[in-house]
Amino acid sequence: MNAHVADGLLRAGNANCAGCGMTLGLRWFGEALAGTTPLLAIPPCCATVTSGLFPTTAYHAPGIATTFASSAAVGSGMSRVLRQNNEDQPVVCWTGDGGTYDIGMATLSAAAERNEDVIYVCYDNEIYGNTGGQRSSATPMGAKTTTSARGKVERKKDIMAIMAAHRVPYAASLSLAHHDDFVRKVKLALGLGGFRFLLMLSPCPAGWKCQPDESVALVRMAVGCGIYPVFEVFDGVRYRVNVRPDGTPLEDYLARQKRFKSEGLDVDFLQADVSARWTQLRALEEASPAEDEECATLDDVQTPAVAVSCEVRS
Ligand SMILES: Cc1ncc(C[n+]2csc(CCOP(=O)(O)OP(=O)(O)O)c2C)c(N)n1
Ligand code: SF4
Ligand SMILES: [Mg+2]
Repeated sequence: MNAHVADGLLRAGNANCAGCGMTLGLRWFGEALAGTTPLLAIPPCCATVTSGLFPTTAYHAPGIATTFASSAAVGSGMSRVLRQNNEDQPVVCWTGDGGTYDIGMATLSAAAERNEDVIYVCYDNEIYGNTGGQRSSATPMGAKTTTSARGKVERKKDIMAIMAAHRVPYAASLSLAHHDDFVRKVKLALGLGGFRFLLMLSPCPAGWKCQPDESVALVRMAVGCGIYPVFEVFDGVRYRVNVRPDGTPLEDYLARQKRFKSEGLDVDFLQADVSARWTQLRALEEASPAEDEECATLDDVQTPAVAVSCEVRS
């Protein structure tokens, strides 16, 4: 198959649940990539199931189904072969949080460190959705999953900080409630070389126990209350916040999802964590070099002094 994705990266007839954030994400992603012929590397996750049964596929682009841990390594190989043949087709790793935060972390880190010419997208539904909704290290504290029946005890891993620490050319979080910002960032990533990391909070009605028609509203609330910061990081040092919290109460976001009706939910603790993250983000943004300034080394940027709560839950 060698079709452009002008008609969308994802075609009708896919196997996603109603209201799946990934469906909308693939549509917007395809919109931003229109005119290109991307090659996909997809590990085991809902996005593999999406394609349907061989020999048919719902993707309007060719791709490789990789093993769980290896999508970034496979994407690296695809990209290197293409570049050796002077082909500039974008290579896109389209992965879940399990394949990113957890099981794919080693190959992700290695590909980022080598600055492979790959666009890596993590659609983060905050669980292992495809296998029944187990907790991942992306699951927020307090959320019930099939393996954290009383609510997850640990904090969500900060993947954006991890990717920024790799000093990749571009890392950004995408919001399914902010179309223009989403498309702008994907286009920007497309125009850059090297390793580009995109994170997308992806509502999963099946696992979040929410209504399928509330997915976009939930992302808007997640952005509004600050639990999902929408920002971009250039070269690991220049931070730019794209959408600021609008005062939406965190409780309102949590109340719309039955996964947060748990004994383990401590809203005050969660709120403190969200506030601390924002203090840190604002400081990083303030300490960022100006746009026209070279950001050569991390040492050039003073680590901001930030008062962050380090409370440990027993
Ligand atoms: C090494 C390995 N361990 C476990 C599995 C089983 N498995 C397939 S998909 C999946 C969950 C994927 O979760 P995530 O990456 O978050 O994607 P989602 O299903 O949520 O879309 C698991 C555990 C596997 N295929 N390979
Ligand atoms: S289980 Fe969740 S992530 Fe998977 S297709 Fe359904 S809604 Fe989407
Ligand atoms: Mg997942």
